[in-house]
Amino acid sequence: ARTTGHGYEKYNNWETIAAWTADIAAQNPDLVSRSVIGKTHEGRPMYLLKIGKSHPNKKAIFMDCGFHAREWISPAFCQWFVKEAVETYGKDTVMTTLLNSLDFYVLPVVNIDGYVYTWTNNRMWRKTRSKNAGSLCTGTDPNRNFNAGWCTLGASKNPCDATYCGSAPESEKETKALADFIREHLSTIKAYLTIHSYSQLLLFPYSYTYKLPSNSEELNSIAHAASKQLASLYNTKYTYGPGATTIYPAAGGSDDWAYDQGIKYSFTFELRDTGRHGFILPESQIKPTCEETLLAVKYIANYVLEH
Ligand code: ING
Ligand code: ZN
Repeated sequence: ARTTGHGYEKYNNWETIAAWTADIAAQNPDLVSRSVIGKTHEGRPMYLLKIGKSHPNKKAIFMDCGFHAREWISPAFCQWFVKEAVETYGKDTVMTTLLNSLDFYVLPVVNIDGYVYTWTNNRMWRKTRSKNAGSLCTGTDPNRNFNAGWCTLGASKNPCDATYCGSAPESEKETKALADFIREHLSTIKAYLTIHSYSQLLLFPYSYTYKLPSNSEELNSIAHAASKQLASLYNTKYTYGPGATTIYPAAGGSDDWAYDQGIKYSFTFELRDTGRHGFILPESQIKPTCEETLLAVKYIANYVLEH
């Protein structure tokens, strides 16, 4: 049973987030619907929220949170985004236009088993919670598990490492479910956004190679403008650029995979902070972090809508 209620300015446990997905959909039936895209290794349903006014032939934006278990600000942002969407539709002109013309698919927690583990056993856990054959170590890094230069660079073949790439691309039930959903909706999904923490970065492909994507100049100008929007609220400084040179080379990431599937607007956010609190970002920073990030996400969504 839930012992504490849901809140947007606190970190919610999985049970509370799961109940919230049902509530927000039930309370906003004309704007929000919930589906299940798969089950995690430990059997938890992966809830996906679709937000938007129903119209035929809409473009869509896919956004996920909670790839890495310990990055708690990330699921908090997905929840905040959905709240803002339902609360400001019909009031904020930009949000109204976005939801009339686009659908947002929001996956509030990708790595649910890992997230639960950070609440119950180890706050600094990163990976999934799947078993590795022939090893006593648990879990795969979901952001090294996609079929984009898989396990060639910045990833480990050792199941005991934090960046273990898994036994094969999409070996994890969670990454397979996400990839299957995107493949099934490729004709509508025009942008892919994945929310991590921390470092205050806005990254675009590639991370698995030093090559630049064909539209890298466009991605760079979008990232520049989105970072400027983000900074306009609290002066939070973001660095932006291709993953390989801006953070580190790393193969198997979801943004590179989505890009190579043909989703030409693909970004990884690394939210606050730059290391003072790191993954343990205080709850007092949830609201400002989410407010500023929302400005960047709205900028990107509006750009995608107009292009
Ligand atoms: N950072 C990302 C990671 O998975 C990243 C950086 C982005 C790598 C895109 C590959 C592709 O390591 C965090 N904080 O998880
Ligand atoms: Zn991460």
